[in-house]
Amino acid sequence: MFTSSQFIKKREKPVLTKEDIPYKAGLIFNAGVAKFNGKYVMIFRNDVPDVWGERVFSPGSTNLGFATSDDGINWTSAKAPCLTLDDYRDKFGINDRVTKFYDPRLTVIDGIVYMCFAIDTAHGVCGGVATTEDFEHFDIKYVSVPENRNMVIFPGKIGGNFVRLERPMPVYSRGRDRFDTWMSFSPDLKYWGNTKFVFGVEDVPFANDKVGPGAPPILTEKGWLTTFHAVWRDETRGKHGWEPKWTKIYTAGIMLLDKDEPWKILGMSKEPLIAPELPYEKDEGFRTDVIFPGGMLLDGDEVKIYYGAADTVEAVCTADVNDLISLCI
Ligand code: BMA
Repeated sequence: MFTSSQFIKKREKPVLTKEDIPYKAGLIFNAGVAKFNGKYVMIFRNDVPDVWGERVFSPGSTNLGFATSDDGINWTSAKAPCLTLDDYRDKFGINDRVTKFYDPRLTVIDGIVYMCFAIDTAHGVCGGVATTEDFEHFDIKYVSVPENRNMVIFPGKIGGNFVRLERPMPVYSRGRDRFDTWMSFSPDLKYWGNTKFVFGVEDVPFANDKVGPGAPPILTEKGWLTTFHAVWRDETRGKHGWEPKWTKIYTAGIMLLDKDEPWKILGMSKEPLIAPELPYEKDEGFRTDVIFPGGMLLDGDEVKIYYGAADTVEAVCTADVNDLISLCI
């Protein structure tokens, strides 16, 4: 139904799967990626199965794993998860009522790694920010009110403030899933405000359900270049993947934001940048037809975009930065 931009080069295989993980692992996906101290670093989501069966998967618990790479393609996993819920449950500031944490996104500013994450709690879904300098100790700085998630922090402050894109989930006032992308600012990661609307589902021709931030942006000569996820819901879709019913198609879009006033969109491609096409994106896995970008790095003119595929494996594709800008303006 959707196809990727001609400028996107995909790889035959994902870059990280459960086979690469030396501990109990299930679905390896939705990773945050950054460059840190001369290496590529990744924190990935690991949904550990509590029931394995013939194409049946019931995600039991989730932990976050750490991997490193010299080239951004060949990754080595650490020997144990870097963050488990049991170690951090009481650190989120809402007693112990966190049931899951997931979908990390990494941003490095001045030698500190900022990790946005989502938590499911007995009181709703929240977004949060933690910092780390060694990928072993994480300091939880902030947890939002529900319902909000998919936060990403820009890799540079603007006017002395941290900047984040986010996707609140306003069901009550809108009556159904129809989630848009917003932006907030903070002097200290704790107090977020000056919130601005950035774009809505109706602004994206290939979305009819929700649009949210993808990977943290990269700064180019023309402005902040950034991915977003776009969801197309098709109720006529039946069983897809191992889930009994999965009606959504996730693609990645691309847009360019103003360097100084990043809530202003300078341009956005009207077609998907990355769409599910390969077997590991379309046919194989827990869910199918899911592209969920969480990492974007610039190496010279080459952009690497990391994305969870089918909620099952982590993949990467590449493109020339100038081609991506040309898609937006
Ligand atoms: C979103 C999140 C992601 C997931 C995606 C597709 O709502 O839960 O973690 O990758 O759905 O299933």
